[in-house]
Amino acid sequence: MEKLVIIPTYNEKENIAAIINAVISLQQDYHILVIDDNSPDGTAQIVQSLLCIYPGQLFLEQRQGKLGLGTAYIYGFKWALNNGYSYIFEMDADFSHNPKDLERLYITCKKGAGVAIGSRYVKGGAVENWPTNRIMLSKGASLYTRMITWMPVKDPTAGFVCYTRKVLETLNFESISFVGYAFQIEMKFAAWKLGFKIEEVPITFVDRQLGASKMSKGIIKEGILGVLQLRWSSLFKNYRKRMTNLPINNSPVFPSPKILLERE
Ligand SMILES: Nc1nc2c(ncn2[C@@H]2O[C@H](COP(=O)(O)OP(=O)(O)OP(=O)(O)O)[C@@H](O)[C@H]2O)c(=O)[nH]1
Ligand SMILES: [Mg+2]
Repeated sequence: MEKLVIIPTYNEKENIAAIINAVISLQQDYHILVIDDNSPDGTAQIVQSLLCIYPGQLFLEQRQGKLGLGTAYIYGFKWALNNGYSYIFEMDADFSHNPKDLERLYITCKKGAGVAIGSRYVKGGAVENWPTNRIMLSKGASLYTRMITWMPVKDPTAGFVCYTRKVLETLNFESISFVGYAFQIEMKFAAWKLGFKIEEVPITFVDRQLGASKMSKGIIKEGILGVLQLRWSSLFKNYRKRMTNLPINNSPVFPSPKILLERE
């Protein structure tokens, strides 16, 4: 139980079988969990038909309706922890993320990163076939996030990520509040604030060829306001405590005389 790729889906009938086959044909022992939100196009039925071809390697969880990307991943993270996986990946179904890049994310975490991000905006990274307005929106969002949060991540909205088990065990999922791009930012921000090492691996992101985007104005709005909210809540002392399941000792190991005085 080493590596699990979580693929959330909503109306991905054109992509889902191909992406599953692409991951499995890597022959690098990746398990796959598809989380489908009752896609009206029958995505789940396609996955169901593949379950008996890849027993013990492909899994499907179905939810009642479109509950959002963020909650799908949280559901998947809990599933991954319960089933004993050590490296847990986020990947889109639409081939924007190349399954061949999974291994570089894995190796980066193996070498000590808590979080490895498939990044478009580090040296060597690229975006292919995106219209200028999408590139501007994505780059603008990254710049905006970095200016407000000071988080040293060049591609904070990236959705191609490997998390180590330790990071997911430490994070308190109940405190993760966002659903769209803001969810991706919030996860990285919380991991960074909790002191985990985050590394970016250059990838080429390719716009989807098949199926429709689920991007919406609401998701953009959540991103803009969400980043401000993240920064604001992190100013308070209890932020780290809220974001973790583990006890956090905020005081230094040897309290300074000033702190001792304040405690008296
Ligand atoms: N389970 C679930 N999956 C979702 C939901 N919204 C999006 N997805 C999936 O999340 C992944 C990313 O969604 P996309 O529509 O590709 O969003 P995007 O990559 O930001 O937008 P594009 O670049 O336009 O493709 C895809 O695999 C979607 O099918 C949702 O509400 N629930
Ligand atoms: Mg996409």
